[in-house]
Amino acid sequence: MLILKLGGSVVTHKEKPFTPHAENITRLAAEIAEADAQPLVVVHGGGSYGHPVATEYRIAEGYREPTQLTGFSKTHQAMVDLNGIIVRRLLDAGVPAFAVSPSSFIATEGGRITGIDLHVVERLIESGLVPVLYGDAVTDTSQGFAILSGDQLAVRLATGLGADRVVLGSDVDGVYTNDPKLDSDARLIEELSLSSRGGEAKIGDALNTDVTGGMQGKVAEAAEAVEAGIEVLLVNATVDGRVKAALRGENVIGTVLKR
Ligand code: IP8
Repeated sequence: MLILKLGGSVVTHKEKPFTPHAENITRLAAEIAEADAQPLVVVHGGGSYGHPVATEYRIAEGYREPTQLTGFSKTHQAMVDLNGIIVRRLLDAGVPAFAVSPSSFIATEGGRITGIDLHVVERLIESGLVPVLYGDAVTDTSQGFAILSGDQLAVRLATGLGADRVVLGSDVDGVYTNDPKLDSDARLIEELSLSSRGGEAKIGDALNTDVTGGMQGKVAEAAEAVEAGIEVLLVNATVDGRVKAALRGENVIGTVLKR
């Protein structure tokens, strides 16, 4: 079983609020169809849909005042809208995609998923469908509500469903020796041992308004899956063919995370 996370910087134009990256979404839908890797679960990030709204209403900080309630709903609704676009493109490409709303069955405690009942997701997978979930605004037992990142969700789905591999697609090739957006001499690390993290790798924060943590957060989240023996591969999903190759288990430019 494979879990594919498509970052918000891949599926949206991050600098333009509420703008899907139609070209990337269409291409990736075709790559997913051509890879024909089943069972598969797709998770996508928020990009210029979820994040600007979550930031405006300070949703990640939890409930503070009543005006945040509409913001909580608007954040979720923005993600529903983006999910609708992605699911429709997948269906157009012939992938039996099925939208699953994380906030309707997942709550967090202090921003972390505690219990999660994957029964329905498992049933969908067994039926041959490709569940498509997303980072979402969720209820939280200690702070009222929280933002659940697509990365945390993808990793939790991987451990809970017993996945073989997680492919995390972003707009960079993988983990670099320095932030490639700031340093043109930065070198890609093809294999990153999590135990030596902080040594060679200086993982830059993503240069954007994400409320959930950029590349640093991605690697930290992935550690749970790596510890569970699941292969985690970071690839650049904005480059033609990389996601398809990663889904097929072929050699591809990227970073493999190791224990
Ligand atoms: O973009 C968070 O998911 P991410 C989505 O994967 C929202 O961090 C609702 C901001």
